[in-house]
Amino acid sequence: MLQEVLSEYGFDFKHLNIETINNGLINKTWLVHNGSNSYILQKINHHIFKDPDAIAFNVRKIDNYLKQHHPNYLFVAPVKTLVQQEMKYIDKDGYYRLLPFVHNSKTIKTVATTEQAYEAAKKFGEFTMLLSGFPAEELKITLPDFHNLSLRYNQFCEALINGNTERIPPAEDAINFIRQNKNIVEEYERILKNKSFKKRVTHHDTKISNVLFSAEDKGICVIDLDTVMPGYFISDVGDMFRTYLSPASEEEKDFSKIEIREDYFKAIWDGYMSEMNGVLTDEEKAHFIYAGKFMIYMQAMRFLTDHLNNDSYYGASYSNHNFIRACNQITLLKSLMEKENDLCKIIGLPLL
Ligand code: GN1
Ligand code: MG
Repeated sequence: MLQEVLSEYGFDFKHLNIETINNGLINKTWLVHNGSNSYILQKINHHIFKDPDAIAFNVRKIDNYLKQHHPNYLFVAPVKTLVQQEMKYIDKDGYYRLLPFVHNSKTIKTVATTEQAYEAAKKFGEFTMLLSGFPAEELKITLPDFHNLSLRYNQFCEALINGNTERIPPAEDAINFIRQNKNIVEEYERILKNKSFKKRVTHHDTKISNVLFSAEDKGICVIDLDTVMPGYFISDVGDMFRTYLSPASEEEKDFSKIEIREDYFKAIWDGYMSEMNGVLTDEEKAHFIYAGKFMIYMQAMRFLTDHLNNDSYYGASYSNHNFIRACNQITLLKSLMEKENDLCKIIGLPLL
């Protein structure tokens, strides 16, 4: 299959060196070396991204805008096929796209220093800031209701009724925790009605491996633009909290390793605000810490829902995998809530 795809770009398969990269739960990725040039090949999971053309449309629009308004910004647009297509569709298989590999760049799997957290937050902030003059509503919705917390809550309630009922009793504590913290959904519903919250060009997947770094750990640019859509800043800041604050990832089974590192929190604030301070409204800024609660709660709920639905979305590589992931995220959320007061003081915000 890869041979068929890569021939569309005029590559001679015999001369290619292909490595598989595993960096996400949804799409498949390869690193392709063709002599001195390297590329990233991605297969879009079209069961989830049902309209891959919407992704290509958004990337093209943003690319054009940035070329015109911020020509020095490094934006990684896809390489076109020999017949000038941005993606290659292989019948009964799916959509592939090829991106140039940015020279002298590296990706990081887990945040190891506060500088890395600062740089990543700055890069995601810069992306939204540079596009603050771009009409976000012109972008297509590549994943409908992706961060719609009310809908995620309803899906959770539905899984309790129509899911695997045998999985409910052992998950009772987690289920109760989600129910007891429904105020996080209610706050989200207030945000929807709040005119001070702006729909901005939002990345929606701000994990550290979506930033390219230089050898000196300076942020170069953001990548993986499938979920770039109009959204609220809490999605981007919240997912940084979720994935940078704890030294242990969502896959960690030993929950004693989960903690909220205050210096990393400060680094996210400093990095993001170095770009977004003049863009965000006061009301948005006041929700900075809420962003973390919003995203961690949503992810805990999505993993738990998937567990109740027999792992149909995320899959599972061991028994109870999504249940463990959900409990991991609940532990993280509890630690964040315990520290909320201290975190407010660090950035000089009143408790919401
Ligand atoms: C999925 O595939 P990946 O890892 O980039 C998911 C995110 C979750 C993440 C949790 C389209 O992202 O929302 O936060 O897993 N993306 C989609 O690891 O569902
Ligand atoms: Mg992604």
